[in-house]
Amino acid sequence: WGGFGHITVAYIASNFVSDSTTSYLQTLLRNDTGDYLAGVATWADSIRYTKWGRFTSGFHFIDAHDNPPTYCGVDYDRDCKKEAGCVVSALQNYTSQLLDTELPLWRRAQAAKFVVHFVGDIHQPLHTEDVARGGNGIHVTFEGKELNLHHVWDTSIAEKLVGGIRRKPYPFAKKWADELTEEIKSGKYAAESKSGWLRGTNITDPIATALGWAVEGNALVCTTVLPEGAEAIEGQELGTDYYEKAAPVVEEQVAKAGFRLAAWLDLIISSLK
Ligand code: DCM
Ligand code: DCM
Ligand code: DCM
Ligand code: ZN
Ligand code: ZN
Repeated sequence: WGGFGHITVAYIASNFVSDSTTSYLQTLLRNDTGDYLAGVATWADSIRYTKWGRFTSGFHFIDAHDNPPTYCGVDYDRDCKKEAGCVVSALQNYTSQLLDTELPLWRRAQAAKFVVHFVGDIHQPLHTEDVARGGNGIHVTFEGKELNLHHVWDTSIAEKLVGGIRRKPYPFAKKWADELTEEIKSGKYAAESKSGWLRGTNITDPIATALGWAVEGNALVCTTVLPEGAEAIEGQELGTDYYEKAAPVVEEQVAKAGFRLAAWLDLIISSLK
């Protein structure tokens, strides 16, 4: 996701974490405001092109070598690069660093920031797809602007949905997060979030947990991102029909990511003592 998506995911998570998780992470991140997660949500993107942060640039996605829209699927052994890693292995690694109380606090703070970011990214469908480098090589127009499909899913759809996010990302993200929090608690996501969103979440198996999230997002590449394949949209305007199917998917993936991030952080922090 772009910054706005990540900040929204973080605000949703802060609405669901337990009080003890909140105070633990506020101390670790040295921020005792309500923005303690939102304020670190985009940090991983800010370091990925720096010299020291280069090794993390492959941690934001997993390039599933499937064949949308004919078949979708993520296979950890096939798709997670052995040297560079992927978002699934990164989530396992930084989860275990956050759990490791022998590590210096600055390392664990850094690990927390990576976890907050990567639980967001793994829910962006094109972050679990190899085709054209996650859609970066698919050229489209959206509201007349020349963009690549990855950017449309990272940023443009949410921006159209919410509006105004460029000027004031934090307050707009907070407002969207609070709306999605209500939908999760008692609105359109109430039933499914309670029955299904945390199925398969297992702190003793971060790879399986993250892979489950990846498989679910990747399936949306076949149904919603590339329902007729890449050739059908290359060079084309993504019109109203496309947007009206995509926007609810973006919204639900952001909501799920925030809800699952809260559960994941609770599992980590509650197992420390
Ligand atoms: N931090 C970090 N790397 C940076 C900047 C900050 O690991 N380049 C950590 C240090 C703190 C937390 O992030 O644990 C917040 O730092 P600050 O408020 O100093 O930015
Ligand atoms: N990306 C991806 N899959 C890839 C390559 C990149 O999901 N195989 C993502 C990472 C960024 C965006 O696409 O969100 C742009 O990446 P870059 O700046 O590395 O081209
Ligand atoms: N590749 C990709 N996206 C990346 C990096 C590489 O699609 N971000 C492609 C280039 C290779 C293939 O994946 O054709 C295998 O890459 P690797 O050798 O890194 O596993
Ligand atoms: Zn992206
Ligand atoms: Zn990212």
